[in-house]
Amino acid sequence: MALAASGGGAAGPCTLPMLLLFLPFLPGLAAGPAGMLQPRDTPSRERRELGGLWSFRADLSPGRDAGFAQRWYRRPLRQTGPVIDMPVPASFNDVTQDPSLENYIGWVWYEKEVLLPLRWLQGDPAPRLLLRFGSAHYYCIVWVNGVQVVEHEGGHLPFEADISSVVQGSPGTLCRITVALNNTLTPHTLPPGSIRYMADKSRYPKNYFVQDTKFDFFNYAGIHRPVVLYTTPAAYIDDITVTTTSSDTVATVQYQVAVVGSTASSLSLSLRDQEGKVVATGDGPVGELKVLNPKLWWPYLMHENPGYLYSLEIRGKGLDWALIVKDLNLLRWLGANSFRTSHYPYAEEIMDLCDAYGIVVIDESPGVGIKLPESFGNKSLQHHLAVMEELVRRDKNRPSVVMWSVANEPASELPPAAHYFKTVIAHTKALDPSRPVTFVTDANYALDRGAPYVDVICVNSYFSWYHDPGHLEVIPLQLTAQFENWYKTYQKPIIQSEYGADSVPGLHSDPPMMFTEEYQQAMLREYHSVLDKKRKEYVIGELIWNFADFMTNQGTTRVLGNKKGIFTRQRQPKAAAFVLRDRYWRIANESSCLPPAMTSHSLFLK
Ligand code: GCB
Repeated sequence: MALAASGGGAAGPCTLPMLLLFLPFLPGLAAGPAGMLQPRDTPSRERRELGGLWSFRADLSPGRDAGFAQRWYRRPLRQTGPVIDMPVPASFNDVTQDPSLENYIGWVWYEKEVLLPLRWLQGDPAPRLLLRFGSAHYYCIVWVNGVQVVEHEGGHLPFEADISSVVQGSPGTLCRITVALNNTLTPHTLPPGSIRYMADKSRYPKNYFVQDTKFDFFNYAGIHRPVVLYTTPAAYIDDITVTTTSSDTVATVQYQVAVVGSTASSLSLSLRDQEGKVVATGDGPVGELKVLNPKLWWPYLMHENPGYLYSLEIRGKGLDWALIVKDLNLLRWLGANSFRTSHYPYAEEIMDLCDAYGIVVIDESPGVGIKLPESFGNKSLQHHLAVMEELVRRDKNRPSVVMWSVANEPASELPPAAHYFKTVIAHTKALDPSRPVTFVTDANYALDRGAPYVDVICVNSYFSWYHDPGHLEVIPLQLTAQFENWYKTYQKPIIQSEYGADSVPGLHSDPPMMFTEEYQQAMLREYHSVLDKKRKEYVIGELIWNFADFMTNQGTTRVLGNKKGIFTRQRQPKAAAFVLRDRYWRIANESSCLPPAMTSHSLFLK
């Protein structure tokens, strides 16, 4: 189930079409491979969110390159030309009434001026000061006071820069942050895309081009997640890896703390339960803690106290909020206990709530729309491996993450897909040996070349919609055959990772016809009759497409976006939501562990 879309967005300077991304040589400062802990206020760390209004300017020059040619990062953006106010975090596309910004492709510029507290600049040693972006889509270059501090490829995942030396060397406490961001997608970005130039001057204006993609959501772009300035002491914890094993009576917590500076030997750890009581302690950067009679993390609806969290303290202590909370509340109202982060990693703030509420997450990379043969080459592969590193690094310690999904509906029947997925999956397993790895397929079971390498078969199908449209009666036969064929071939557990039908809220017909609320309900009922048989065998989960309606490119099959939501974009339930609600609660009640007060679940884990 997709939650709120927090858009997807350009490529490396040298990989993009010249027209869009002509770029003078800039010494690259890529976001490094070190740890990336989610910043929190602690006695030794201070953070300041830089959300609010930023100055913004789209580079409308024909080559989209004026910003680099004129070095807009050298002076305040307002001095380079007209700027507008742009909210951060947000996508820039829908904020104004200007259709050319909605569909803009190329470089846009953001800027924020911040006054820093003196205590962040002084001291012996002075604290480290970091600038962190929760995500910026797609390709991003950042300067502080005119000095380039980081560049990063890929939306949906965080990156940061140590800016201590830049600000400490600058006179005064003013810190000017300039961001150049490009939303162009190429065959080697994740997700991939391509630019099509329309050369026929009798049909298109001069220099006309469009962005083509092979995925089904609008390619929103911008600084999508919080931008944070935070400090750490000069000696600091860079990364923490925690793995757990448990029996009913004892849990073992293995930890590894990467420390930079001089504190490794004096490191002390305490593990507290939810009530704050210390249940185990340890010393040093590597070790093991034992917890007697552990309270295990259970998914919502599978235990009377789901989402139980212990907190591990190491050396001291360490968007749209309304929409996030509303979506999590709707999920629990439905009686669902799981979703997939289709088709890119969600914000850390959402993942925090999943940990706490007991929502099981299939954590998916932005590997969506990998269809072109050139997107299976070594260049794309290397980038995909790097993205998996960033994702695992970010989410490895989260109890809610049950499995990694490396891609959605790639052209996995193509010959190079075998080597590609074998490599990406093996790499992900090496990064995290404790979790299963999958990718989501819509390929024919007999032709799929990636499926041999997954732990769980995740299959999407749209019987009676894209196949045999209007014919609900084919579902039982076709869905049963789908499951049996996959199981016969691989003997692996299966998840129905998408099924659905569009419905325009308020559109009705009986007998049910496509696009009505009744048709969406009837399609669900047909799917569920088969799922009810197969879940007693090897089908371990079902995920409706989709949680809520969402925006896509315009096209003949889309009515103001994709309408397969069981909730509207404004989060009101359609008739289908009630069918699912009845079902999920019924399934939840079948499991004996629910207290009487909880009287539903999208993933029935075995
Ligand atoms: C799919 C895709 C999803 C689309 C959906 C649809 O198979 O994974 O991104 O939105 O179908 O509605 O067409």
